[in-house]
Parts: sequence; C-alpha cells; structure tokens
Amino acid sequence: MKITLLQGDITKMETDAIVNAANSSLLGGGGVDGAIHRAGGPAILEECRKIRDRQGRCAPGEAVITTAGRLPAKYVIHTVGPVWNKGSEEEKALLRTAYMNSLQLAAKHDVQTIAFPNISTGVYRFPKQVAAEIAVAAVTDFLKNDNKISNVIFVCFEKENYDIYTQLLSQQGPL
Ligand code: AR6
Repeated sequence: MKITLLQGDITKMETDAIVNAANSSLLGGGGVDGAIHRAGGPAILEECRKIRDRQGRCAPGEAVITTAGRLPAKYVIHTVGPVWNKGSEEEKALLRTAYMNSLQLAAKHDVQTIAFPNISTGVYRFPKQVAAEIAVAAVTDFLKNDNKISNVIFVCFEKENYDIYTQLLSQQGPL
C-alpha cells in the first residue's frame, strides 16, 4: 500500500520526512507546529529563520524543507495551509497545492516515505471531512505520476480525523 493511515503523534515518525502545518512566518506556533519545534529542538527554527531571511514569508500553499533536528525523521517539510473563511474554491485549491508542493519538494530530496498531519483542520478551521477529501485526492493524484515516493502516511492526531480517513481510504482501490 502506498497510502497508509495511523492515529498518533507525527513527531515520533521515523519516515524520511514529516510535514509541518506551519504559518507564513515559519517561526513556529501552536498545534502540530509547536509540537514539531518542541520535540525537534532549535536547529529547525534556525533553518526556518535563514529561509525567511533569504526568501521572505511563506505564502499559503507553498512549502520549504529543513532538517528535522532531534526528531527521528530526516527532514521537516513546512507547508502553510489556507485558513477556512468562506470555504471558497480558492481556499480548497490552496489546500491541494499545499499537499502537492510538499510532495514535489519531498521527491526532489529523494524522500521515499513521508508523513502528513491533517493540514488546516485545527487553528485554520477547515471542516475535517472536506480537508480529508482534498488530502486523499491530492496524494492519490500525485502518486499516479510519481515513482520515487513509496509510502505516504496520514497521521491523524484525533479519532474523528482517523475515522474520516478510514472511511475515505476504504472506498478507494489500491494504487
Ligand atoms: N501530531 C500530529 N497531528 C497533530 C499533532 C501532532 N503532534 N498536534 C496537533 N495535530 P493545527 P492548522 C493535529 O492547528 O489548522 C499553528 O499554530 C491537529 O489535531 O496544528 O493548519 C501554526 O503555527 C489537527 O488535526 O494546524 C499555524 O499558525 C492538525 O494537526 C496554525 O496553527 C492541524 O492542526 C496552522 O493551523
């Protein structure tokens, strides 16, 4: 299976890369972002600062890559999901772009295994079902045209998300 599902804490993942649901400042925050910086230590923030100094803020949908510091993963890919305001098509498209840009950056760095949190479903208020449908469709579409990434793991922190993904993934055949 190229797409798998887990309920747990993404900072524990021993994948080549884990994805962070960051904000445009790239300087940390709450939720999964806070957990990653806390567990990974200051090396991650240091690289984020350098990236910011070089290229400025990270717009929604964009992704950047840093060390994973003390985490078991090799890299952290920081992407910025959109905030759910009106549920516009643009907001939904930006969430898909965040997944796609993260996967593209991963493939460029020879990442074979990558773990995603449920981007935008916390502080950024995306309805969980809508976000999960976008995430599964984006990853499925990407994997159809890529042969570098061998495994994408959705790491759901909450049972509600885990149940939504279980349902969605059971509806789709193997890739
Ligand atoms: N492992 C996996 N998932 C987690 C973990 C964890 N350790 N902790 C929380 N989650 P959020 P957003 C889940 O709010 O909505 C930050 O302050 C959480 O249950 O972290 O994209 C940033 O700096 C939820 O399902 O990210 C931004 O300012 C999911 O991660 C803003 O929040 C995303 O929730 C980004 O908001």
